[in-house]
Order: sequence, then structure tokens, then C-alpha cells
Amino acid sequence: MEVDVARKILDTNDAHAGQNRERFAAAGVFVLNMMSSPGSGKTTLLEKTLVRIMPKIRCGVIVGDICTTNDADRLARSGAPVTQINTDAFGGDCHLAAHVIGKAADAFDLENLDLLIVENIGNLVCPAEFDIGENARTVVLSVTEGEDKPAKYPHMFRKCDSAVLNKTDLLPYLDFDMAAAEGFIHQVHPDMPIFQLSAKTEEGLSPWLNWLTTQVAENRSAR
Ligand SMILES: Nc1nc2c(ncn2[C@@H]2O[C@H](COP(=O)(O)OP(=O)(O)OP(=O)(O)O)[C@@H](O)[C@H]2O)c(=O)[nH]1
Ligand SMILES: [Mg+2]
Repeated sequence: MEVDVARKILDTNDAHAGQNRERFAAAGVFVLNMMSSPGSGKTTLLEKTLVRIMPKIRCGVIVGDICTTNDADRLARSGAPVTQINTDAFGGDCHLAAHVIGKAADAFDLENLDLLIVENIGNLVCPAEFDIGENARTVVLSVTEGEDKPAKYPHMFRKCDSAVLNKTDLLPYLDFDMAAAEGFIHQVHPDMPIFQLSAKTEEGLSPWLNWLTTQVAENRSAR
């Protein structure tokens, strides 16, 4: 019975995600869903990314948290239009569902955006289950979380299109085994692109920016 209920929720979500996907495709906007555990550095990476790729790439951001507008305030400094979703108002969901993204997208002039980034709620489990109609997904894993997380939380890594290994500036102070982490990621998702970087120092940022801007350019030329 519980399984039936869960299936129904996901089926309803998939229908909304399909509607979002059609809408985003019609507007020609590329949608990236960024996910991670709390505090892996999603907002920091986005702050640094937006500064580098705007205004050449016209960006908007939807950011989800249970409470606070902290991340929206940080990201709005880039000049990009930002909408904050707080799920506390409707039960404190630990993920962003497709119908919530559909409503948040109403605040944007989608036709005049090249890239809409969704910073999902910090959680390595639930967000992976909810299609939001995105074009691509990126998971951020920070080196302070331990190299075994891709093996312990395989769904997230299986369902993403790229992975960022963040906070590499901290490696000298940790026992984090980078080769093992990459091995665990490729065990659950062979060939997934992995970007080792420090959002703080910006070391290693370029390959990540190249990947992202290539995705956006391919989406544009496919129109
Ligand atoms: N040393 C170091 N700290 C970082 C790096 N990236 C982020 N941080 C720090 O990690 C903490 C969390 O960063 P956020 O960018 O807020 O992380 P987040 O994933 O957006 O967090 P939530 O939205 O709450 O899930 C902050 O104190 C950042 O300054 C990094 O590359 N190196
Ligand atoms: Mg954040």
C-alpha cells in the first residue's frame, strides 16, 4: 500500500516534469538541476560560476531551502534573477517537486534566458527521485564528506550527468582518497565526467565551466 502511494506521487511528479520539459524546450532554455548534501558548496560554486559566464550566457536561478533566503541573497548579487523556494510553508519537503518548479518558473522571462539553474535542497537522497523537467543534473560532493558516499548513495550518482568534487583546497588536511572517490562514482556511473575543484580558491574551475557552457551551447544550436 505504501509502495502504491509512493508510486502515485512519483507518477504525478513525472507528469508535471513532462510539462516543464516541454515548456523549457519551447523557450530554448537549458535547465540544470544541482544537488548535494547540505553544505557541499552548491551556492559557492554557483556564485563563482555566474560571475564567469554572465552576461554572455543569460542565467536565472531557482534555489530551494526549507527555510531562509540566505542563498537567494547570495546568488542575487550576481545580477541574475533569483527565486527562492522555502518548503517550510508546505510541509518542509526535502526536495523540489516538478509542480513547485513549474510555479517558480513563472517568475522568469524564460524566452530571454539561456540557462536556468536549480539549486536543489541539500539532501543526497530525495532530490534524485524527483524529475523536475531538467536537461541535466550535477551532483556536488565535497571532500570533507568521505570518499564512500557514491557507494552509499548510488541513486544520486547514477542519475546525474556530471559530478563535482569540491573543496579540494582542504585535501592537505584530510585523509580523503580522491582515486577511491572517483572509482566509487564510476562504479555506479561509468564514464560520468568528474570535476575536481575548489569553489573557494577557484582552482580547477575552468573544466567545469567548459562542460556547462558546452551543454548550454548545444541546447541553443539544437533549436
Ligand atoms: N574550504 C572550502 N570551503 C568551501 C568551498 N566551497 C564552499 N565552502 C564552504 O562550505 C560552506 C557551505 O557552502 P555553501 O555554498 O553554502 O553550500 P551549499 O551546498 O550551498 O549548502 P546548502 O544550500 O545549505 O545545502 C560555506 O562555509 C562555504 O564557504 C571550498 O571549495 N573550499
Ligand atoms: Mg546553498
